[in-house]
Amino acid sequence: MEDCIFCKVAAGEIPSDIVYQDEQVVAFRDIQPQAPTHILIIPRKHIATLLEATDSDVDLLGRMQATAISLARSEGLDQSGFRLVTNTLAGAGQSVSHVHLHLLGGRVLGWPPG
Ligand code: DGP
Repeated sequence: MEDCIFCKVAAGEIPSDIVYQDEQVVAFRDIQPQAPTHILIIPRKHIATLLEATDSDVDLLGRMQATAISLARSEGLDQSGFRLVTNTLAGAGQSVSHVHLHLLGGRVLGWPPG
């Protein structure tokens, strides 16, 4: 996707603090962290929102989740806890139209979210 900032991050065209990448997913630190650990996990494939994901993306979505859990462990969050969030559409706070999983942790996270 030409104008997608996260496609550009995945392609290395926008500098970012990448903490993990493979053929399918890229994980990098959020530019506006909301917690001591705030990592975004994205698919290399451009999917605008979860509503555009299809059955053929089930493995990819699972890979994103598995990556987030692995990173939660390496960030030392497996005792204190962490949260995985995918905002979907502007009304839920989605500001970048490329599916991403937020991995948040390192502080007490309130519930319900704002
Ligand atoms: P959301 O609001 O759920 O769509 O989350 C988008 C997040 O992406 C937001 O927390 C800020 C972050 N972000 C936006 N642009 C960039 C960027 O160029 N680099 C990085 N690392 N993060 C970005």
